[in-house]
Amino acid sequence: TVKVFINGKQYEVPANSTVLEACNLAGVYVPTLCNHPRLEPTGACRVCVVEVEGSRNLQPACATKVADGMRIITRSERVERAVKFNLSLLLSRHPKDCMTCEVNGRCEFQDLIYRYNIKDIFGGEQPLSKVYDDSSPAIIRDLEKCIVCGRCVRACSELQGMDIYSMVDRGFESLPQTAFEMPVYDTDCIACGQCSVFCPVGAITENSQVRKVLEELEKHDKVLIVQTAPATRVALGEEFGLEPGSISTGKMVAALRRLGFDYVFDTNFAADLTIMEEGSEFLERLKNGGPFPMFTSCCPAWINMMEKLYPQFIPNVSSAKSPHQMLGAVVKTYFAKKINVDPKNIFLVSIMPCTAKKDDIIRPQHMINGVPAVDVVLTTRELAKLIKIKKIPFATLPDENYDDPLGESTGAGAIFGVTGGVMEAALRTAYELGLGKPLGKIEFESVRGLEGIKEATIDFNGKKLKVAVAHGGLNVRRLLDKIVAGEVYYDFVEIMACSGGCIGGGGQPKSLDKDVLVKRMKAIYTIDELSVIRKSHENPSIKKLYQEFLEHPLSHVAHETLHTTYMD
Ligand code: HC0
Ligand code: SF4
Repeated sequence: TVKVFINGKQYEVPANSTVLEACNLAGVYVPTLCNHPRLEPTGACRVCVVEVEGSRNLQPACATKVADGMRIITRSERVERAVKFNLSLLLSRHPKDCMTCEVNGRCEFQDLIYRYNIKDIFGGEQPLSKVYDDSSPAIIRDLEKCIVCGRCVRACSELQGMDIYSMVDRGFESLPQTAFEMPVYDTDCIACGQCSVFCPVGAITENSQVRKVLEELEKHDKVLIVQTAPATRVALGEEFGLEPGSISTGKMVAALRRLGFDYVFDTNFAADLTIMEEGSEFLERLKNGGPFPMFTSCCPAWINMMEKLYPQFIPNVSSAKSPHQMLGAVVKTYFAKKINVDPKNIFLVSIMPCTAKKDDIIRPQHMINGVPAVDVVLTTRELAKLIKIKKIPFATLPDENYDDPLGESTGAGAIFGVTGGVMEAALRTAYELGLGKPLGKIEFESVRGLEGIKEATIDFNGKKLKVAVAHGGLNVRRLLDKIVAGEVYYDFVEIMACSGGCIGGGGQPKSLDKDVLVKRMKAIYTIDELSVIRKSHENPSIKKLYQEFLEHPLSHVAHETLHTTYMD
């Protein structure tokens, strides 16, 4: 550690910290905009400037390292003037249409403008750039609102390894642009939405369907059904002031009922169903000799990446649809029949931590007898918005339960929401179904945690299975490139495009908590530990669904309903 003085008070901080980190540790407020604790600092916005004794110029706190004995001033007239000036400059080119902005009330820039009471001293010059890109079903880019912080550029390259944007300097203005300024949907973009979750303003947002869902809820001329993904329940509360990692399953279900949905089902149920199919598919491949590695198929951003950049792996990816598609398919066939309603008159919404699912639902392979399996995907953020618009008092709602028959799930379904979870859930079931004997310890610790690439060797009755788990596009690409080069061999690989898996999805609440993924991950494992049933094949509602409709895993009807194809 080193000693530093912040506003005259002495603190001990780790030697390699930045001035910003030191101030955060000391509890001293420093405004930030381009900085994000999960991205490399650049010092671009100069909103975090401080005085450092011995330097003539103000220094950006995010990009300046502490030194022993350093004297830092965060509160002075000079600092205040500079911060206000920098914010005023940004405001002068920013549109003033906060009322219709997707992130109104959740905008880091708006908060700073309020806090520093910035008036538009430059007289409301016209915003410079007019790039509006709604080519993607997943994200919308409205670059008029861009404050040039570069967080989207860094998220897409540092975390996702996709490099879709670079900062293009056009004299007066810089902008995060795609190559040749192409619409983002025409690039290799995988629709993961990480750029939208890291954008501090409304320049990149999810392609919002809130109005569409409001309209359906108000018309209510169809049977309205909703399903909720594993990772939503450990993050939604953040939008209502709860600590990251708060488990709000029951409140989320209650809120959805109050919004007017007729049935609230659980994607976790369908995660158990996925395991039955995917686990059985893996056992088949073990019998038939491949192809290996088998890749998990549930992450639609990974599927986009695979089809665009690694099409040689098309035969390797499991043919099992993702859980939310499986649930959609079961709702529009089995359940529609059960309640005697034409599937055309069912409107199914998936609440997902993900923007790529918005892209996934329009794949032609996911049509069920001429209707889409899932009608609309709302992100966790959009659900929060809907709850706020409808003035539902989320924090004080009672806990309610999911509806039958597609609401019962196991701990194995729950852990789908975190990196390593699909692998672990699949191993729990494949082991017991394949070997016909119970697992001693059901936790597979070696595939847990937030390390980018995890490997394990699993003893499968004498056969050593090699498995790997990768999350975050950059790690995914590193792993895939090694597999392509023949440097490594695996039997089974789980891929999630976002860091942390779905808990870190591009549709999750924005967070400046650097430990947000750890907190959400712990909550997911808590849900598993508290579950009475922790293996997918022991879910009674799953057994019943096979008895009444699907016959057995990989049956003809299961193939028709629950499996899909890929194309390059
Ligand atoms: Fe996931 Fe899923 S676990 S992708 O991370 O497999 O989005 O949460 O809903 O479908 O179940 C996301 C989360 C899901 C699906 C499930 C899978
Ligand atoms: Fe990059 Fe993902 Fe944004 Fe596409 S959606 S530009 S891949 S971060």
